[in-house]
Amino acid sequence: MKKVLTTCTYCGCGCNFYLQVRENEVVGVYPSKEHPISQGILCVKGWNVHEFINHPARLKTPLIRKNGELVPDTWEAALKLIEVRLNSIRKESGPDALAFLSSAKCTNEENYLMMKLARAAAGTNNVDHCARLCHASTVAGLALAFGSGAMTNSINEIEDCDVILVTGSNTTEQHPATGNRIIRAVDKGARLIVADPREIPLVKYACLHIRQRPGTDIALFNGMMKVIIDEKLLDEEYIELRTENIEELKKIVDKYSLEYVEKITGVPAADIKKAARLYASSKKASIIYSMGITQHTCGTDNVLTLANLALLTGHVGFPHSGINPLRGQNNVQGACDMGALPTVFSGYQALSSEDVRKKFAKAWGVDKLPDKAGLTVVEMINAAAEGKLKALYIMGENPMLSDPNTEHVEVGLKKLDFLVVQDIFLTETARLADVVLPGTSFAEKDGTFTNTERRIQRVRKSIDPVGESIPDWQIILKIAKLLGYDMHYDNPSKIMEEIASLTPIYGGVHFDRLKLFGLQWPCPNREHPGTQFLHREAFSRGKGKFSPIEHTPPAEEPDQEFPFILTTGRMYFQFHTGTMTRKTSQLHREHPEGYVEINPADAKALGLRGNCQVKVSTRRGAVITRAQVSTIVPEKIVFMSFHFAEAAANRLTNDALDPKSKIPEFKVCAARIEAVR
Ligand SMILES: Nc1nc2c(c(=O)[nH]1)N[C@H]1C(S)=C(S)[C@@H](COP(=O)(O)OP(=O)(O)OC[C@H]3O[C@@H](n4cnc5c(=O)[nH]c(N)nc54)[C@H](O)[C@@H]3O)O[C@H]1N2
Ligand SMILES: Nc1nc2c(c(=O)[nH]1)N[C@H]1C(S)=C(S)[C@@H](COP(=O)(O)OP(=O)(O)OC[C@H]3O[C@@H](n4cnc5c(=O)[nH]c(N)nc54)[C@H](O)[C@@H]3O)O[C@H]1N2
Ligand code: SF4
Ligand SMILES: [Mo]
Repeated sequence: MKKVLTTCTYCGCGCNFYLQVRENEVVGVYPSKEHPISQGILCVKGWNVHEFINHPARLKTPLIRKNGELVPDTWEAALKLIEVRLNSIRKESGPDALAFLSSAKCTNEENYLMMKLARAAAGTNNVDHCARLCHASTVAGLALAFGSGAMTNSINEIEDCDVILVTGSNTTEQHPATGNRIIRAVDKGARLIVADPREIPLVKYACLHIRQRPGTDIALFNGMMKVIIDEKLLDEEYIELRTENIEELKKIVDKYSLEYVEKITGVPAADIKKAARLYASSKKASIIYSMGITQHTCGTDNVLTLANLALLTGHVGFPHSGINPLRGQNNVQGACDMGALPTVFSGYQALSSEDVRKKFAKAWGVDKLPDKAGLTVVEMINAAAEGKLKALYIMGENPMLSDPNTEHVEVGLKKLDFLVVQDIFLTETARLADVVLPGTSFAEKDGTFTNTERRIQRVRKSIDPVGESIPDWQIILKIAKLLGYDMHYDNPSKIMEEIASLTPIYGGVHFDRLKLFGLQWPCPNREHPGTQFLHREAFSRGKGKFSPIEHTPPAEEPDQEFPFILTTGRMYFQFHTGTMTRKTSQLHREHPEGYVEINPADAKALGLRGNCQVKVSTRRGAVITRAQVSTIVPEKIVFMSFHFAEAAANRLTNDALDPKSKIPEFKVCAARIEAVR
């Protein structure tokens, strides 16, 4: 049997494993013992990653819609149709009538080509991807505070922290390899504070569980900062030397007395004090956060508030101390780094800079590049619904299940003149397309993924493409050509050479340097060993900046008609829209259907028994699902995952956006629960 070392396609931890191959079929997997993250361990998704690769439902040929039905056809016919339709729409309505969704499941090289396709070939900045639904607020917030929007430390540093504050991250279920380091740290004596409305598995290891009401994190952390300032636990020397704007922060925070904070958050004053003292008085203190912080209309402000807390106590810029947004998808860090975003090129080089535009235009051999900021994910759907966006090209995303307010998404997608979906399975979104193109899975291509700790790692081809599928990077080259723009690369390493030449933080990244451990950016040149933690002596922007932030309530709050707060997220055994995990028997068996978690007191008041059918409704829609009666959720708060099309949580969610980062409020909306009799 052949074995091929590669990087996991599920979460952002970036474990490495060997795929076992027999006769062009991936039949097994085992972890790499030498790899810094895997260390011989995988989570259940990693151990079962081989099953979907050769699943019979893989897309094996292009599909074209004929008389309302998607039917198999040749690549030639599919590409011809795309050529005619995209060019005529561009001619009639201009380049901004086209938009492109890139993919955090795909490689860096593919994401780079996708943004090049949008900008150089189609002539629009309408390019974005699921980071908009995920850590857009991190990228915006941390760039303002520190100058760089990525995890400041490395996963292995967590193990030697004194104090870890985990908020809005269900780490053991969603980033298992990272959760494992938190547990190891607690075993070694670290104190763990969990601030999460739900009783997540990590709570077992915590010395303190703060259960704030969803959407009240700013008040909570401002309250902690007030204790720190009042009790003089702040790091005066660090503040003086490395930060600016402290006075502005102090003015705002002063208002957040513990009584006031308790009223907003529901958290007892004593707990806030305890958390503040623990966090401020330890030397090696790390904040770990994820979607519970980012997916709010105040998402960027939440991130800025955490940055304030870390700056106030001098807890950034050292090993083990920092702010660590856990990036979700296997390559969402990379898709952002590659500039698959509507306002930046690769390496976060701003579109608004004429010098940057000229640099890319010259390298790409075009006269000029569009300078108008493009549309974000939800804005694309809105523009489609308004008839302004005519064509959408989606690679490796499933917005029919993953975007907020599904009914509206469906209206938008159906209104488009032309929809192309490039995926490995026939998803709910692909079913609406005019043309479906079969890409290949991570097992059938070469390239790189960048994990959550900025580690650029190799993805290696282990089998030939399934059926007539083609690696996504090669498909993009074909699409560029039919839009009249030629790109030539023999293989993905050549694409990385171009990325390195145009992207300072990836300047020293070359395939021949990415052996067992990869390289962590910034890595500016060939001799540079990569960077374990950020902001060592100075912040990327110079000084760390405090921002005065006020609590703002969520866009929708419970009332008489919709008395519950609905918050949504994930489960250990399933991944996102289930395209891969629901085709993996070991995973699906463990968690075959969705449910709504509801507190026993609420269940009793509504006359619900465990496992009974309930209707969950919001102002956007309703779904029928099963009640999981559990103290994991507090009273008046219910939780659903968005993995299941049959009870799709996003039929319910609110598409209200954070004005600063355009991330939707997946974590709070008002809902009603009724028994189905
Ligand atoms: N098994 C599995 N793993 C995954 C994924 C998957 O689908 N399945 N997806 C990957 C991706 S792309 C991502 S982004 C990550 C996401 O990883 P996480 O962010 O860890 O996952 P979520 O379940 O979305 O939400 C995390 C927590 O936020 C809490 N929360 C809800 N509201 C609030 C609030 O107002 N404030 C605070 N502080 N917390 C709140 C929830 O109770 C939940 O425990 O997971 C990645 N890993
Ligand atoms: N209610 C609610 N909704 C949410 C969230 C939430 O917490 N609550 N979280 C949001 C977050 S954080 C995220 S990241 C998004 C995720 O949203 P999406 O990215 O839309 O979800 P996925 O199911 O991961 O979609 C990835 C698609 O890529 C395909 N694919 C896999 N590998 C390849 C490949 O190599 N090539 C190609 N071409 N396709 C491939 C898969 O089959 C799948 O259809 O969901 C968001 N939606
Ligand atoms: S922890 Fe994440 S990267 Fe590691 S095996 Fe599990 S899903 Fe894959
Ligand atoms: Mo995500």
